[in-house]
Amino acid sequence: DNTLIERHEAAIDDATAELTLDHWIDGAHAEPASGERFETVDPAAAVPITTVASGTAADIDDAVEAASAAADGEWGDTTARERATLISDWMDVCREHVDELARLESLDVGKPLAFARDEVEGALEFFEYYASVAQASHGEQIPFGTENHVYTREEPYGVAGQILPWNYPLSLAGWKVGAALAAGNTVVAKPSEQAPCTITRLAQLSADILPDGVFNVVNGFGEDAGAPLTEHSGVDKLSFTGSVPVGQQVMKAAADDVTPVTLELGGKSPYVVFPDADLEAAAETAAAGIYYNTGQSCDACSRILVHEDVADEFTDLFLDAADYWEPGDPLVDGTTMGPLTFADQYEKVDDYVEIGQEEGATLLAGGEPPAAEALEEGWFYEPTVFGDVDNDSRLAQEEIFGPVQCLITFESYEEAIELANDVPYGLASGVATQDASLAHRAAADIEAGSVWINEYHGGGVGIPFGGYKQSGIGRECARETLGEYTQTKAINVALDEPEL
Ligand code: TXE
Repeated sequence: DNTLIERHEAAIDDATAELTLDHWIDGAHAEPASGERFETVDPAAAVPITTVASGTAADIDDAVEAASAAADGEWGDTTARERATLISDWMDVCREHVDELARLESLDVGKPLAFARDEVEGALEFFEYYASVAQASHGEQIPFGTENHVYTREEPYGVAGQILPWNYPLSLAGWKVGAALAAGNTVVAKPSEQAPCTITRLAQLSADILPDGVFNVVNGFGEDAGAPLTEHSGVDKLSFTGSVPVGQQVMKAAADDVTPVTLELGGKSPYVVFPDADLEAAAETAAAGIYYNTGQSCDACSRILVHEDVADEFTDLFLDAADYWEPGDPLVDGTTMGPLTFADQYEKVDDYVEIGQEEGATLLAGGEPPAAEALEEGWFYEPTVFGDVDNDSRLAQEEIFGPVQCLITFESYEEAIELANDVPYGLASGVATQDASLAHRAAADIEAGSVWINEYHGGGVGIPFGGYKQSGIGRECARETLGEYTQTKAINVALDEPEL
């Protein structure tokens, strides 16, 4: 049965008929200096989509030069109002391309088309959000006696270098590029080599709207294109979302010029189910919390901590809820779970399933690719559930980034909090209870940047998002994010005695 392959090949032909994935530098297509290109692959069908410019330090130099010139030029003198008008015009154009962007995102990373569409629309909302909030963001006047006039200016850094991952490509462009531009910076973005399509298109759609050099995209691999961006002395601010080891390298490279960094580095987020919770609702919420995007979410709830009195009942309900998340063709309506985004991710997930079994956890569901013949070419994986997981095991401590849930039991409130916090990460968390007091107490005690009560994936426009501990530095998605892209200058004017 090769219907899926045929469907995807037809969709790829259609989507790539007029698609050229070069770099986008100084308001124009730019060929890679190396002349090299790489293939981006559709993970559902395991067929190439198209070739992409493979960037190196020479391309990064060109892009940073263009971005610096734009920051020093008219863009540097724009008001937040003027930038908001340009961003809004750009988003109007993008809105005419939502179908195209959603389809490209789905083909490139394997998201079910309907989810890809929601995410594309969400990304555009982030641009508009930052553009509007930036208009209400400014310095302040500080009362400092009658002899001085003291005020602050919030000034953009200049050139922001942004390295993006592949799990939410366009969404994260909304979070990062939107904030940097609205605050008055120019941007050089390096998309993931696994997800170049939509961000490059986003840049192409800015042609004739944004001044040249304001938003640049250099495609390519981490070592070849990402590292030179982090090391470039012309970059004034860095932002990265990805793995902890690469985040650490980004931070080290940034240290050379003392460049400020925003880092978002994933997690091992707990979902704490107290015995009084609405267990059915909690099971559905926790299933969506891990299986949405095939578990490839930095804030996925990948550890369920459930009170021992309700553990059996909850486990049954969770296994039922997991059934809703069924691997299928992302291009077919109603599909809830696409493939993993690339072969290494598939191998990583499959390895952890083996590790979990070796460690003595009980495999309750999944643990293998789906049987359906139509799915055999792609990197699909069944929603997987492990019971009897020890919080000290690798299964519970390490980010798997796939559709693998761990069930861990606790006996007391204190133990629940201790387990919740006993990981190196601290990005997100969930709490299921009907007891408001307990919920707020847990919200205070859990070490994580987000606590979602009786829901999961509770982020959105205006809600700060970011990590405690090794999950990162800085907050995205909110008003304060603009502060990550500006620096404060304090001005103190000595007032003369009037001579009149
Ligand atoms: O990440 P990388 P990968 C986690 C997740 C996943 C694992 C590996 O657990 O399984 O990381 O994924 C660029 N200098 N997350 O290999 O390598 C790279 O090109 C500069 C969590 O994709 O960190 C890409 O653009 N840049 C996560 C970006 O970094 C470099 C999202 C991320 O890739 C570089 C993604 C270098 N030396 C993965 N090396 C989250 N927080 O949501 C690579 N890159």
